[in-house]
Amino acid sequence: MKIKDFETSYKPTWCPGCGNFGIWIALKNALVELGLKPEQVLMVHGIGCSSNGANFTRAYSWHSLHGRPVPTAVGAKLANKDLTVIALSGDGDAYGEGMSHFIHAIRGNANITYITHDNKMYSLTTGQASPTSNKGFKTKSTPDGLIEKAANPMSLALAAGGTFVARSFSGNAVHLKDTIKAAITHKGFSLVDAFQPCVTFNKLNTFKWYFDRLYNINEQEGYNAQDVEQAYKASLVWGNKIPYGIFYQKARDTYGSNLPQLKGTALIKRKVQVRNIDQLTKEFA
Ligand SMILES: Cc1ncc(C[n+]2csc(CCOP(=O)(O)OP(=O)(O)O)c2C)c(N)n1
Ligand code: SF4
Repeated sequence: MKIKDFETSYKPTWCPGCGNFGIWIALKNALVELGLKPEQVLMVHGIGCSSNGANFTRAYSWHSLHGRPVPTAVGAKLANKDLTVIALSGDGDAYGEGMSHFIHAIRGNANITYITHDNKMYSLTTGQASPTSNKGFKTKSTPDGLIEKAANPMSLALAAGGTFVARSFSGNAVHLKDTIKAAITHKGFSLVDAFQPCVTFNKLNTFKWYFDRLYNINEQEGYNAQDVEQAYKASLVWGNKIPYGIFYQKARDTYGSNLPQLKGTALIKRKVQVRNIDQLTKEFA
């Protein structure tokens, strides 16, 4: 497969310079390097600028509801375990409208990859504060500065029992590609929170802002990505220096893997037994 095989005939409508381009490139490269074909991949998008990628990316594609790509992706994976299932969201989609799905899918270790395009804004709706916006951030919806503390996707994922918790950056397409590859290969819920500058509405969290702060946690001496306590401590680091990389990875049974009904052939590949509806109606009358 080539990069072009994962593109449709539609061109991206993102603003020039948008951080979504870096994630799109990294994702397509990851799929090519993993030797996957478009028909082996399902991408479930939410609603937002990032999720408009549903129109440009060639694979099985589902443009779901705002905040709902995770349950849709989990259902699809249960129905067809042979598919590589990737859910894609903005930070509003993932950690606002979809926050409860995020926590419960991680808790259950559903076998999907979740790539969040974290621009710290509601951008499709032209620039309101989102759950990951920094405290004090002035936006259209917070003209005097945001009064709440930002949600911390890394800590939340770890506390929920996450088995693959990673952060990357659209300004480093190689790191992001490698992180996405590791996430797709991981068995269980893999989170890649990808910092994605919104060049139009977010004038605080710019490419430069990230370049000045990010350091690779996996290159730190003594860092052990199998140690949840170290990962949790790292997840709390935020300020002049911000860690990125694979914070934590550990094996655990995936959602439904112990159910006898799901063992063997994927559900959709089984012969459907059509029961007599009249008989069923009588049984339950
Ligand atoms: C339930 C629901 N609430 C609100 C909206 C309006 N809405 C559409 S996109 C969006 C913001 C998306 O922001 P985010 O998920 O961060 O993605 P981005 O556009 O920044 O990529 C909102 C609030 C909606 N479509 N559905
Ligand atoms: S508004 Fe922001 S997030 Fe949306 S396409 Fe433009 S730069 Fe990207």
